[in-house]
Amino acid sequence: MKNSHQTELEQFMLQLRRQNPDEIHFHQAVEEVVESVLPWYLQHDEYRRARILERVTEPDRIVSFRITWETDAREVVVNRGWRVQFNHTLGPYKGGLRFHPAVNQSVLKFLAFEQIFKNSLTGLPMGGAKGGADFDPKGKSDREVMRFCQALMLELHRYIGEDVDIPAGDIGVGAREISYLFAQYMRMYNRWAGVITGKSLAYGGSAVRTQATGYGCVYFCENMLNHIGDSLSGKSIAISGSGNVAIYAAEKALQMGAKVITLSDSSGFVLIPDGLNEEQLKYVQVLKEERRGRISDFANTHKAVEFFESARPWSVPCDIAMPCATENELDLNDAQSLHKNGVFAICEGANMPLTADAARFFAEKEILHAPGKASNAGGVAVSGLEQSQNSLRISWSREEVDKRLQGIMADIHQQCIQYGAQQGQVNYVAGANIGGFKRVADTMLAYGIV
Ligand code: NDP
Ligand code: 2IT
Repeated sequence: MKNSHQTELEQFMLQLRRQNPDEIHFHQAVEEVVESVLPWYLQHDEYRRARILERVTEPDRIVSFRITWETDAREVVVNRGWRVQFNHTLGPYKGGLRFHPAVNQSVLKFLAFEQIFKNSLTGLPMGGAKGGADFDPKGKSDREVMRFCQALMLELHRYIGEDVDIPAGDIGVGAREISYLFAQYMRMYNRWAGVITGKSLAYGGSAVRTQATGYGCVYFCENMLNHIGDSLSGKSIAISGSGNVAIYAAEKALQMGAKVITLSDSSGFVLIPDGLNEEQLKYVQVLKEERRGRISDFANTHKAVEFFESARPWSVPCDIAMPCATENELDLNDAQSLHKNGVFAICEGANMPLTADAARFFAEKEILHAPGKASNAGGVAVSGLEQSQNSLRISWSREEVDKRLQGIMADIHQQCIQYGAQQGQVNYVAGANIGGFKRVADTMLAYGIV
């Protein structure tokens, strides 16, 4: 027989699916949060009477706009851009911009929804938002990317501001794109404003922002292992992706004495049986960040590295899996294979990289599982610190920012323990969801009916 929580969850999800048809990513993200918070939510009638769950799952607003730009060959191209301003209870809207052909409203709604609770966990004053466009930067020249970013900002500028909504990077949006976007905003307003984070150090960026998501993920993982009397030293880690998050997760993992045995991109993965070394990491960094090349090139140029086309790294035996590429990149088959091969911890660098059944499988097997909204919060946390530095017109040293990042990750870990401790174990998914949700819900109650 179903218990009352399951019935409530099913009824809530039925209504949400009806109101948001076809938005499968959004459904998945909401279901995970609601499943975690319901037992606690139902004990607090004041939340239910204020319809907190109904309110927090409905975005404040979504804007979508046309972006028209010209290729180097003078062809006219039309893309679609969005900004989902989901919830600004805790502070100005904050969240990245993603450029990828698979971007659509469902993807951006799931990302903006997750961002509300992630930002809450950091303890900094930031609401949740996300945006982007169905633009594919692959194969585009710098000038094409520049014209696209300028055209996008011609629309986006109406909705952002340093005390309103502060975008940053995500998939396909790195230092190059942030510079083009920022310069266009400055040109339009004739004033410098900390309206975007992830800026370069030369014009108001923060030390460690580039590294923050990857470093933060590894710091979180170390906290999780320390809590069971273990550490990262000597552990083998399978990392997916080879973008911003993956590269700096790999760098920090190496520094902490772990062995990174895989990296990947959308065309396949590389196996490094002896573990990535510093020289190889530098090669991959230049390959991906400067040459914008493919991960297969790393195997082609290094004898000890093997490339597996169109495959994901989850069949490789490892102690820890760190998915750092994209959503739903690790499914039930992958989870079973990781389990069979002895994995004991999953630490998410990406947002929602596990399918719902993979996450459920790990929970049943009591495998440590840090959800992205906790373990990848280091990026947005340092974005928050970038905003503080911009407001104060000062720059903190690398050491200062790194120390604050470590402190924030340790604090998020503590919140997961506080809200996720269950029969001697820590359910990090439940802990992160309840901890992140509570601060938002309590503040919404304090605000009254808005
Ligand atoms: P990048 O664009 O720097 O790198 C993305 C990496 O993931 C690339 O290796 C890319 O391969 C791979 N990838 C992207 N889409 C797919 C796909 N559909 N299938 C397989 N591989 C794919 O992005 P980031 O490193 O910044 O972001 C990675 C993840 O981390 C995302 O989930 C993002 O939302 C999340 N995140 C990012 C933060 C940040 O500060 N940047 C903060 C918190 C979370 P290819 O080059 O072949 O496309
Ligand atoms: O998913 C994320 O947390 C990000 N892409 C970073 C957002 C930010 O505002 O730094």
